[in-house]
Amino acid sequence: MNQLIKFSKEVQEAINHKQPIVALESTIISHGMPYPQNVEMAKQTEQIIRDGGAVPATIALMDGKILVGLEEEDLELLATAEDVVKVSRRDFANVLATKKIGATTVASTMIAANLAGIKVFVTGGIGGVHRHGEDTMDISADLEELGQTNVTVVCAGAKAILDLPRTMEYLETKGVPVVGYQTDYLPAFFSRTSNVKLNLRKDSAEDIAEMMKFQQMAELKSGILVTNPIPVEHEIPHEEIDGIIQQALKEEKEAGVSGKDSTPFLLAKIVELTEGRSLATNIELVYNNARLGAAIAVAYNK
Ligand code: PSU
Ligand code: MN
Repeated sequence: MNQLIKFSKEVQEAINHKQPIVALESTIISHGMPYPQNVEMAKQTEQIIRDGGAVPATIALMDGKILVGLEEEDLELLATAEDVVKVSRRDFANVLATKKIGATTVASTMIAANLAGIKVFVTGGIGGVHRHGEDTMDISADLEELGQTNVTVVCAGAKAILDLPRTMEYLETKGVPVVGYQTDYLPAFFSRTSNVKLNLRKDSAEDIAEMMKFQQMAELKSGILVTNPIPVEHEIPHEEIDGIIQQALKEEKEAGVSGKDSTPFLLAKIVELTEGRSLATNIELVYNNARLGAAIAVAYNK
């Protein structure tokens, strides 16, 4: 196994016993949610994966190593430390070399999961083509990674802070299958649906696992994106959230925020503008994705 990787005891046991494993990212903990809700969310997500018959492997960079599976104190540090670096592909080697604490995005969690041999990864939402991306060229490295790393990523679609049609075009160009789980339309994170029609729908975890096997056998290299709508009782309808997103985008522009700070700024602003309601929704959709991710990992392992 790669000498850069440090497995937690639980994950090492799972590898030894050939149990299904589900990777989890850590930017959502360090830069996506406030403390202490971030720690609670991370712990509860791990527990949901265990209850679903798989083993959770939250990923982060520390002391020049890729941690695959976090001990309690690692998690607390990631959730509270001021100097945690948001690590995408670009930042990966430098954060290891300088032994900084790094929280992994979708892109870098995919890189780590792939190195560790983990096939399924659960997150909240992916990065994408930002609105006005045709001018700013702000396109998340998550999309490139999906195009070149064969890990199945379970998410609730993408936030409407992004340009969803352009995000889908980009994924199509990169050859990434986007699966609607029990839906024909791309979920829009807080809302169950957008008006973007998908061309691929799967209604069971087994059917997704079956497709993963062929993605592997055909050596397609690219990932699979599974999009899972938030349960109806937790959704914020888009009529309600759209105005708030507009406001957040306006404030971002006024504050002159760009680059890697853009997504965390917008997430925090939306939490503020919804007085915490978006945070509760965000947490629920991660739990929902954890349930599906565990089921896919169990089915794939059979
Ligand atoms: N979208 C969310 N919540 C998040 C993120 C995106 O709704 O926490 C995080 C993920 O870690 C994702 C990253 O990989 O932001 C994308 O950042 P960027 O757009 O800078 O690539
Ligand atoms: Mn960006």
